[in-house]
Amino acid sequence: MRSWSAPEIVPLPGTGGPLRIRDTATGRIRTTTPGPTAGVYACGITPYDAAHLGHAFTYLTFDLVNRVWRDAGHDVNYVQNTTDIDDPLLERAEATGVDWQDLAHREIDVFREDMAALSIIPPTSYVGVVESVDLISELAVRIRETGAAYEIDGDLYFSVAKAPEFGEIGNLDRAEMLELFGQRGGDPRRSGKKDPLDWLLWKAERPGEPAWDSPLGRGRPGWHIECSAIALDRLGPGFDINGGGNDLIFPHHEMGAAETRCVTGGPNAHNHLHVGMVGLNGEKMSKSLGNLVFVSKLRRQGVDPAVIRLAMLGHHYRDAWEWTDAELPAATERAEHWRAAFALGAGPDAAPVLAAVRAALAEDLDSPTALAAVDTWATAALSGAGTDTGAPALARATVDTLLGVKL
Ligand code: 5CA
Ligand code: ZN
Repeated sequence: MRSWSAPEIVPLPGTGGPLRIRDTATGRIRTTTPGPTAGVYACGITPYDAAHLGHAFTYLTFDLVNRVWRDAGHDVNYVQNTTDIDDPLLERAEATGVDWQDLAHREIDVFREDMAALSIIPPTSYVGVVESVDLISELAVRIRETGAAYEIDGDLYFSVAKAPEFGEIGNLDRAEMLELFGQRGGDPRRSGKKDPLDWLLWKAERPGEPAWDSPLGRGRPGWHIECSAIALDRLGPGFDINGGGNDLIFPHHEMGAAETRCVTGGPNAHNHLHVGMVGLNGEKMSKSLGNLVFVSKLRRQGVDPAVIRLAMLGHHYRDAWEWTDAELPAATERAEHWRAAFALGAGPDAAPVLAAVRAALAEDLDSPTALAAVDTWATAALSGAGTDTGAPALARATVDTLLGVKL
């Protein structure tokens, strides 16, 4: 489906170093080793409600990945899905008396506007599940052909017993897996399953629910296989980074990886990146809890999207953090400080700032350290230090291109 408009990227002198990120599976910070084109998949929204700051924080993180790789000279094949058919979407449509497709289209449109306003580089492929039903059912068929799947009343399940590497990403024990599976869309108690952890690949048509024809009969895809099928189709096996928020480590990414391994014999991705949860009032910001700060609402209130972005960049992507009323005033102050420094006729040499921002982002996307480097330069510039007339423009370009903050 249509992506969104791309921010202008200002060229910078030189090139950045290789991106290192913490890989969830190994727990280690590892150097990514993409070829000329780096491949990355980020799990997209389920469009039954507007995007909140937690979603935005996750896509900001993947945007930094994209920018660091580009700065290091790679092209980036960035794939993101949107879960435009799933139980929560159908439930919200039913509860509010709207057509599920209208609801999805409306919220995806708002999401696109939010992402463009936040200067998030659009995915190379932005892919809906509805448009991908054939390729998803094809993957389910391939899994069934390996003998790793079985049927219960027309529903197709993946048999966890056929996945010897299961657990490789989340490294959880069985009790933890069972609990999270039950909490996050799984059906551990469904009778007839060989193992409570077996998961749905294809759901046979239910009365009153949308369904598509497939070699597995009429029905619709399970959740995890939508992402493994779309990623395998657009990125192939063994791409560079797979990820999303850390609420997806288990079961979503564990089960998706098992599906890919079942048909390819190898890992779906070399690295697994997971973003900390943004909270509000002591709880994870979540659509089901309703404790949300919407990006679109802040925009309607006239908040500069560059300030929203700057507020989020003040937090390391792996940390859990709380959105509070102090965030926007602090980010506004920082934006004004930087703007004033960029408007000067001269300042201290900005090449060290470019180097510091590059180094901080390349080392596990350390945006707080990157911001501190710009702060230090701006304070010195505003105190009258430095006579380099090219420095303000270079500092502004650094902030624009690497941090995506347009001031
Ligand atoms: N459609 C699925 C993924 S295939 C889904 O999880 N959709 S979502 O709308 O619930 O979330 C979209 C993305 O935002 C996911 O990567 C999710 O992990 C992330 N996310 C959700 N809530 C938060 C939060 N509070 N903080 C940070 N990231 C979040
Ligand atoms: Zn996903």
